[in-house]
Amino acid sequence: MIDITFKDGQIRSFEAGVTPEEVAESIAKSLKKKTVAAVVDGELYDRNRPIDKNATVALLTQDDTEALEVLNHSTAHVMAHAVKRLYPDAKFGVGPAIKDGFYYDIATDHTIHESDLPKIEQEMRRIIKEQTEMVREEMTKDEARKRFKDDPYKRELIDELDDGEVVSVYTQGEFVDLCRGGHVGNTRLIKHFKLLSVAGAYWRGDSDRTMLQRIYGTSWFSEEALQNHLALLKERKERDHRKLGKELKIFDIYKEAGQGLAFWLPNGYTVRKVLEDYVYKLERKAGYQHLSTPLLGSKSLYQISGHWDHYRDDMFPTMKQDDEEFVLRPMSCPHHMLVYRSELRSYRDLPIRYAEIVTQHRYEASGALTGLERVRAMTLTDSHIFVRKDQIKQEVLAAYTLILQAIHDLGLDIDYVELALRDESKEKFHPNDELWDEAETLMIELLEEANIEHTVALGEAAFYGPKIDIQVRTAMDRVITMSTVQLDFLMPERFDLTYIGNDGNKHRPVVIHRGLISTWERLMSILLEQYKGAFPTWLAPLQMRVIPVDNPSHLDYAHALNDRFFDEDFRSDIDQREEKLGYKIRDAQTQKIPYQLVIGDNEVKDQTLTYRRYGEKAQHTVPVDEFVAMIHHEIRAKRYDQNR
Ligand code: TSB
Ligand code: ZN
Repeated sequence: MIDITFKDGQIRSFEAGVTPEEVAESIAKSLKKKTVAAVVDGELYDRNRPIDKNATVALLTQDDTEALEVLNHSTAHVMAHAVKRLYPDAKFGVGPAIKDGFYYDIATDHTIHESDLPKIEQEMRRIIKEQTEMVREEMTKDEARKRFKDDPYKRELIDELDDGEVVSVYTQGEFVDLCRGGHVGNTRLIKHFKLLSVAGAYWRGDSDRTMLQRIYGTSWFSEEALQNHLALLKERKERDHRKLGKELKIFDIYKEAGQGLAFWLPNGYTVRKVLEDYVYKLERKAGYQHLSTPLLGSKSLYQISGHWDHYRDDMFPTMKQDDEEFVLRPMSCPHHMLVYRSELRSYRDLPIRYAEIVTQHRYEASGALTGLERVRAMTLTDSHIFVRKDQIKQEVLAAYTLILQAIHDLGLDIDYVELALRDESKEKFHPNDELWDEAETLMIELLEEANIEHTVALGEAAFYGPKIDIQVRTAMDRVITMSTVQLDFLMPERFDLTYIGNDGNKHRPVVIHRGLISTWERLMSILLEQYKGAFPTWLAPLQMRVIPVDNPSHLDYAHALNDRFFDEDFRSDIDQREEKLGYKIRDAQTQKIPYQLVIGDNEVKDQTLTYRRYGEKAQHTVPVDEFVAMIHHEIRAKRYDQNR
């Protein structure tokens, strides 16, 4: 007999070898049904794995988040089993549970298409019907090597285990898998699942190694939960900026031009131009001066700044010409340091806030490139603020406040604020401990003093100093950095920057690096997803479209309106195609134009217009001046309607 201690401290005796399933049944039949696995002395146990010693046991039921992982992991095994039956040459890489789902990496000569997924699902259903036990076995590394002699990927994983380690192997019917475990015990417990997509994935994420085929799927405890999740995925797909960006002619990426290099199409360029004007005005008002500096920098400039030592992996290789070597700049800080240094500065001149809309290039890994969200050529709303030490806190906070305002104006929400500090990895960060301590202490203090709630991320600092990163969550449920304020004691040192203090002596300024609303690329990806492509009027590429009911008789008036809008600085056009009215209205809606203006006899006679807002059914007929005033007001207020 063994003693089992429960979460509430109760102890009960069982036969040695009792399983979590049996423990649950001894408490209540209903609990047996709901039990998925158990945590036994801190270790995840399958539903049917015997417990043979005294232990503390917490049953995992369908309500626990860990249970969903177990279910998805087990579903991954069943999928691999089905794939093996359909494509007997298949070899397997890894197949873990992920958030709300699972995947398995597969090597087979058969190219798996999405159209194969129903067939694989069908085979999975067959395996589930067979009610196969998923049985755990433990063995030595040597035994495992033998068992997986024909599976090169599994063998590689086995080879990497510590020598003394016990290897666990799971068998269900004729299918065997190397696996740490945590399973539902029998295939019949898998009921509500769907295979979602196929993608390529390098073995071990290494682009020098074989490309495997990855099938993604999702598995749930009820049909309702599955359907809800599928609806969410559908909604996300519709919001995906890559899809919207193409449909709405915002941007495109062409393989022929190179990976991670985005082209801004006419509509995207217009939005970008509006944003640029907005940032320019916002920054001017906040005391920034604007610069424009070159795309290239000499290698030696980046040696001075420290980028060459600490940031080279993220840079494109150097270009040699005559006696000079250049790099495509990954950042503009060194350029701004030179501008600062070009004049004698006094303590009264500070702070000096240089802002630039900076185009820069970074060598991002090809696997990390995601539409506009992570690119290789990008244009950042950048600034470098030169301050005295006594001005650091107030200027960091002022930069932070300006960021909050911009994020608010754009109708976006912050997910959280993260303070990024350095860690022990030596080559990533400049080595001067004293400067690090001073900068990090200041950042921690000022966040506390200003009561800014934040998380801390060790090892995520810039090479030159700590950062405050402002994180947003995308519609695809990824958290990315939108804005950033960074404290840098290093570059002023390396560029020997000075100012004359009121004591008449030379002093060292400090630099604050600030990214206002990220790069145009990343910002556009976020805006597209946030608004589902239906931009608020102040940002919309086209704000209104004039649609004459009948071409010859209403066209003059349509043109007069369009000209008026042009003079008002609105972005407007006329749809004068020989198409049905209904078709033209639908087309304007597909393009998500905020206002559709229909012009017929009455409007011409009364000198009015009839408008309909995107996403609304109601039509309103108003005098032209009233409409113009309304649009001006809406643009000035940067009004947006989240429900659109
Ligand atoms: C703020 N030198 C500082 C600058 O002065 C700097 O470059 N900081 S950064 O490295 O953190 O980048 C600034 C911002 O650019 C990030 O916060 C992020 O929003 C955006 N960004 C970074 N890499 C990419 C990329 N590959 N694609 C799109 N945007 C990016
Ligand atoms: Zn910088």
